[in-house]
Amino acid sequence: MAKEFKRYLVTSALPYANGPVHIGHLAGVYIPSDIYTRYLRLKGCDVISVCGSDEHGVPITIKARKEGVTPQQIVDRYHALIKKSFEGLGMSFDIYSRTSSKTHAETASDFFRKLYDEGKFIEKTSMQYYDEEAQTFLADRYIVGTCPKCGNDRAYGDQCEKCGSTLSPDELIDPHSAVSGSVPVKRETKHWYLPLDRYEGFLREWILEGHKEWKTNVYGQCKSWLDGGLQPRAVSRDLDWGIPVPVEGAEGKVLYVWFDAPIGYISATKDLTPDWEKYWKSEDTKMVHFIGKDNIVFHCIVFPSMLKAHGDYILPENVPANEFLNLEGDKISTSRNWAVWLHEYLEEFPGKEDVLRYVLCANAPETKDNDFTWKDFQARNNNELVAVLGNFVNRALVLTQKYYGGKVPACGELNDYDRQTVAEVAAVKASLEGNIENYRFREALKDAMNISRIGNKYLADTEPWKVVKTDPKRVETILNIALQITANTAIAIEPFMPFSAAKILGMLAVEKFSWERLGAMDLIPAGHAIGEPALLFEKIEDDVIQHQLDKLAATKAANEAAESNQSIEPQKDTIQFDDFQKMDIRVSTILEAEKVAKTKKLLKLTVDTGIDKRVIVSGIAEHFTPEELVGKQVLVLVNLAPRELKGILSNGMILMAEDASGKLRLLQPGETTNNGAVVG
Ligand code: B3M
Ligand code: ZN
Repeated sequence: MAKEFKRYLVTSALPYANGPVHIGHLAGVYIPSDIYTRYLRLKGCDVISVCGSDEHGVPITIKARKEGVTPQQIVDRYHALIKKSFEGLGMSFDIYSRTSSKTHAETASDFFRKLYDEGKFIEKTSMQYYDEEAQTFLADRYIVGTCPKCGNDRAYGDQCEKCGSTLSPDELIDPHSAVSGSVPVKRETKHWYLPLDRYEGFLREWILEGHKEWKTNVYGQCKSWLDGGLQPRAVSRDLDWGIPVPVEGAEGKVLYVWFDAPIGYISATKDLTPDWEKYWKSEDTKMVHFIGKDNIVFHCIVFPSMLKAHGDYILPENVPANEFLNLEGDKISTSRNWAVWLHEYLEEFPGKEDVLRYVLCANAPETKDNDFTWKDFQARNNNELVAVLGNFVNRALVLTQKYYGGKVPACGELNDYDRQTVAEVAAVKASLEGNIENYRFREALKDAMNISRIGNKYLADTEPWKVVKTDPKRVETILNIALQITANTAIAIEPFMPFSAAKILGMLAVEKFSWERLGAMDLIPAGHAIGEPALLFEKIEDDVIQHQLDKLAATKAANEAAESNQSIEPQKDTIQFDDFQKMDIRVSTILEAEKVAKTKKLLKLTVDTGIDKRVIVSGIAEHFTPEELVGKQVLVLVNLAPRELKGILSNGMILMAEDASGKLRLLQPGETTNNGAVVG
């Protein structure tokens, strides 16, 4: 039997205030959270939804350094931008707070201090990189050097952004400080650690036994973390930006951002209501964390261990994390500006907030990563919102205006088809509620849209515009039912598309209905005067989409240019002219091309070098198909010693250009040239 709760506490991951919010954040975290919260509010539940900006952490200090401003200026800029853009999309948090607030500093310090005083931390000293010139310890991200994996000379101490390798500062070649440029030294430093290993038993019991109902992706990740064995995790850092560690002898040390940020949910609740404790300290509260999959360990392992160690707080009942959303087949990336930024969307698509909410819910990465494409955005708008929802609502209202001057006609005797339609509408509610309450928002959205699908079919089947000539009384019943279905649509879509729900209620000239009225067919009384119909959605034309695609193409080109500039292969050792003279390079034509069996990279090419026809094996199968090579003129190094590759004797080498992104390009003469022409 599912536990009954008196109230709900909904938290949404606190976005880092070092950049804007993009569609990946929305699809992963904020739209699901808002649907769930709006639904609970419509049902009259006691629910609060808290969020806010996560304003500490190294990325913020790096951005501040890059721009020559203070971290506070960075977080002030992005906190305001994020808060405004969330409001613009109808995110209905009860509070959007921030972790640079005074309440948060006190709450996080008190939290740390309680665990410290009760001996819940272990203290350890370790050797950390220190910049003697800048007189500061260096977080991994503050150490730069050459990536041992790909040679990128701007790799960071924690990651190489070019090849994606996870690194440690000790692996970097020629490590130096990003602050002063000097070579860092190792210096001893003390930090406090939360011994997660001591909470393994509690976590196994609480999650693996107690929450088998959690989403598979979440449960599975928790299990692998627990099976992998938990290690003590540092809860402090040598940084000057963050919440100072509230103990003596901790000068220059702050709380680790992932220790302080989740406590931000508590401080936000404190700022929201004096009754905050009933949400955080009562077992009658259902707490649900909405996050992306990269935050699962912090919300299912680390924060619950902190809460357990503290002892005063409840634990989350569910953490329905979503997977990632990609953009046009590529990973969304803030650093590469590969994103659809919320604030830009709101500027470029005014009045289309619900279109984005709809598409990101319909395509949400609920169980696996998914892809956002502008073509799909256009198709869903035109074929679903305009053609189904918008079309149905418009026809019901326009026909009522046309036949009855906008007055709702009385409903007469129902026939079988009417009764069947009414029953179908009523049946939506159970499925819609079940899907929302189990965090299946894509399915829930289909349920909500199904009501207008039923309505559209009802009008198409009953054809009031024809029947009105022969049986006007019948049409009164048809349109009364159509208007009741319209009102039901407004209830059902509110959690997903609040702007459109409000527009429908406005056109019906009625107040918001409560959720339990969903499925009723007496929502609007006969004689009620409806308002003026207006289109809920408008078609999105190809040129609008093309403009977005062009923007992304320009971004991609800029990234490629930046990457190629960023790590041009350094020049090789000087050679003499005679050295070059030894190479014999000829213009040649590829006559045949085929894949070499059981290899991913090799192609067997038959090439006319002008001197002869020969076989050359080339490792370009991942860059070119055999078909696109046949007939192409290329440059061939013909006097390279033959060598055997996978049993094939290869006699020469096709010359290629490889750019910084690893993309290969053929080197071809500018115009058709005789085979055998000498390159010199
Ligand atoms: N600031 C967001 C992220 O990892 C992170 C969430 C904190 S929730 C307490 O993208
Ligand atoms: Zn690398």
